[in-house]
Amino acid sequence: MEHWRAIRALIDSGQAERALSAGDTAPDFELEDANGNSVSSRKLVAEGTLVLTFYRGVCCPYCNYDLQALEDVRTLIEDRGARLVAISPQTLANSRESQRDNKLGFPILSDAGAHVADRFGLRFELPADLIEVYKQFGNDLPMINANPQWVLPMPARYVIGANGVIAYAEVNPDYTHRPDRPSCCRYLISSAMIGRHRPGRKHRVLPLAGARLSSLLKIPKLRRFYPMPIKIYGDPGSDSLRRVTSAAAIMGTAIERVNVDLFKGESRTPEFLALNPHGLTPVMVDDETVLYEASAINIYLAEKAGSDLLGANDQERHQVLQWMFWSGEQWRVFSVLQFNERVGNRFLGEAENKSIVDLALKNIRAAAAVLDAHLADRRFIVGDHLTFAGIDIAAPFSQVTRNHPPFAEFGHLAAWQQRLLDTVPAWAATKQEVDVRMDAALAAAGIEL
Ligand SMILES: N[C@@H](CCC(=O)N[C@@H](CS)C(=O)NCC(=O)O)C(=O)O
Repeated sequence: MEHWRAIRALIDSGQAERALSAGDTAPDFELEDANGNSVSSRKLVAEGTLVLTFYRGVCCPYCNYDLQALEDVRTLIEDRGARLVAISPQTLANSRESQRDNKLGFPILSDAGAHVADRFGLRFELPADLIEVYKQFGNDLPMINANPQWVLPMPARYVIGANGVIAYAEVNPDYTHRPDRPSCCRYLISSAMIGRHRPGRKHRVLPLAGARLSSLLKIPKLRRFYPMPIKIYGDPGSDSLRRVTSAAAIMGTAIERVNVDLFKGESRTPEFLALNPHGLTPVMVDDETVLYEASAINIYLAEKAGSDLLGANDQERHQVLQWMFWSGEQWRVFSVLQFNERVGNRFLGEAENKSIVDLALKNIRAAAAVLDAHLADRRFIVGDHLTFAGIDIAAPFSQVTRNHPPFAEFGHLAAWQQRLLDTVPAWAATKQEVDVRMDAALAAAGIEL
């Protein structure tokens, strides 16, 4: 996705680190407020501490959220004799709209061409592919800003002392992440306003600690303009990942896949273990929410999408949950055991343990018999449509060509699985993905099953 690539490029460029920071003298400026009145920074600074926030513009929901967060602390700021002012490259009319829509009691100054932002080291040009994306979404910056240049400031917040020296600076090359309200407020009160900032600290670039944007991003229009990709970590050979990727495809949920090569031990790195201490995939990261366990991820995604994969009504939902839990405890666990013995061990150069395989097969057959009876007169596990009950129960079919479980002994179960492959394209596509990945891994390791 172009805008994520662009954010990455901006972070990697190191521009944020080069922007003006604590200890630097803030440049003077003279800009117009939303009503066309001229505002001079010298005058503002002479009146006391100045809190300056650089703002991308009316079309950026993250920035609007940020402005609202600042509005919440404005009285606190003003009570301490400081002034809060926003600067944006947008036109006066758009600033009036921002002020009205966000109910702001502080001014937005128009910085046409982002020249003041440039003097703070914040201005950057949008890359050509991102411009195309903006155009497709009708986000015409030259029109919004009445300036032919496709330039924006990195969102930034400065606290400038009465001597014109910057006391506090934070620059966010990733515009989708903002400081949360308490930390902003805390700093403004405890450090800058009463002069307890740490002089040795030259510059602050906030780590990617996110603001809570989930409520904002529930607005479909904004999601369309600023989609936040939900990251799903996993290896394409994994049937647990398959449960999530097929569910996401069925629900039409956009996800960003992050490959974790299980054959290279990539789920055991400190970074990955920080996401899931069990070192297992899949893992989902959606803004501040981190989840492991495919079923939990799927429930999260379904609730977000309002999908009936979780059941079309309360009664169905309870049935779906029953079968999901059953699947974890009575069904999949034994297939995993058998797969690990029969296939997983081969990668480790170990032989299968016959008594473990026998135990697994005994339990697989017992559970399969229950399923077979359940499916004798049903097309679906629950209700008259596919649900997570079906997806969870279907997962062990992912490895059948490798671990050869005795599913064919159970006619209704086998027919149900075939129906799923024939009627749910996402299920068929993900089967292919698992097969290609697993067969390639086996071939690369020289394993014949
Ligand atoms: N109960 C977990 C199972 C997760 C799981 O076993 N994942 C496997 C891949 S299918 C894994 O990541 N294995 C890595 C390893 O064992 O190192 C879920 O449903 O998400």
